[in-house]
Amino acid sequence: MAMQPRESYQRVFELLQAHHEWFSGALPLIASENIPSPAVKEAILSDFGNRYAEGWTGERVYAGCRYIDQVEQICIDLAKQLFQVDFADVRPISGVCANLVAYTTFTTPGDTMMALAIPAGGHISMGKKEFGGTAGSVRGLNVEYFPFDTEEMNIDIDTTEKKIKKLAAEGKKPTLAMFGGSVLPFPHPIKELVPILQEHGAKSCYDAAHVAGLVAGHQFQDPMHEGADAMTCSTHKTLPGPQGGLILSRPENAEKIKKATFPGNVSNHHLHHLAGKAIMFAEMLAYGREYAAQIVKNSKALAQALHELGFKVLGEKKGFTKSHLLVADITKYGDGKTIEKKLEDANIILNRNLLPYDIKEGRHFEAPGGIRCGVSEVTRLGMKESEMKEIAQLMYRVVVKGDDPTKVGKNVNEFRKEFTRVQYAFESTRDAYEYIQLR
Ligand code: DSN
Repeated sequence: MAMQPRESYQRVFELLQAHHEWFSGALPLIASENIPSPAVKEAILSDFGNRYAEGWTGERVYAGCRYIDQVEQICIDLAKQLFQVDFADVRPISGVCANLVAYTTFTTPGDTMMALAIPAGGHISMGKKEFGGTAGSVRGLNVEYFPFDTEEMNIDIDTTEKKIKKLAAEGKKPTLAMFGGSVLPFPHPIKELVPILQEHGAKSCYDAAHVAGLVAGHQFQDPMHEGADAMTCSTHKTLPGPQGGLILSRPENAEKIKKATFPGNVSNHHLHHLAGKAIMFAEMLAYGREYAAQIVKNSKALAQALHELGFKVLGEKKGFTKSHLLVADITKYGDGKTIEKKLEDANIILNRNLLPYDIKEGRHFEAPGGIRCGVSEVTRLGMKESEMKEIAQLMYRVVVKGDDPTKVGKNVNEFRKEFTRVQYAFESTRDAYEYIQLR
């Protein structure tokens, strides 16, 4: 029999509390996640989340925006200062939404766009129509893949140049190239490829959803200063903000981008998240350099420790990673789905991931050959290189030695006890995963 409304109501709160308790003692290693500061959470809880503010600051089509306008202007100014650019639109409500704003600004349906294939690190929002990707199925773009070098874990410059010329000769010259993506251990060759794309009249955009916090902290490539026409990102991966999106560009694209956001892709933007983004940008301006530097040190340390324990971490030739994440081929020990579950049972939360060569070798996204680990969240909890060695050991016990995940899970709980507060923030007076009851 279905639950009574009051029982369902109660059950939701019980599940929320159980989730908070689980994460208080777990190792959150999903590369696309992070934990915001209590200050960001306070902003998200505000009444801004219940209001409407369509349009640009000072030009709203709703009353009641007196304070919202001021916060949005602070948010825009902070984003511009953080990324050292002259135009920022903070309204996109997600990374996918920010990419749609870029597609709306720089392309027309039927155009050709270059991007990475998903197994090579591209994001689903850059995907072809036949796979339900946003670029193909929503914007009607013909997606052509960047040739990818698995040894280098990067876009191959020479074959890409040849491909651009071939597409142009066939009357399919790209109007947009989307760099960046979801597996981005090394900087993409923007400086090398932008001039070639420009020769063919193509614009370049960089999806920094994963690495925006590292860009802001000056620890990764800086796409807007390497020649990209725009940079899109989400605000909750290496940037430790609320879920949301952002697009940066140059003043000459400002009016088109503003219209592409509203009314093109967003009606009301999420105003509570807007306030949270502003708080997070301020935190990043104050602490971002130190935080991003520690993230990169931690991911290198984790990759090295896993490698020494026998894991096949990709990108060995290049030192495994220069960003917040690493990808390992775990086909020696099982498939990605099974390993992900065993690690989850040990309170180590990460995700299975397609490897660049998985499809060729007959593997599928449901049970791929890889796992992906990101260290942004554990870094935000204060962990350093020595803790990365311990995390590698815990993973080794589950994946390689085959220890009982429940037993390892208890050790994970113990290990986590010293890391309870969010670091790199102005104020952090509560435990990171504390459940806050308002009822
Ligand atoms: N699919 C997400 C990731 O985990 O990379 C980004 O949207």
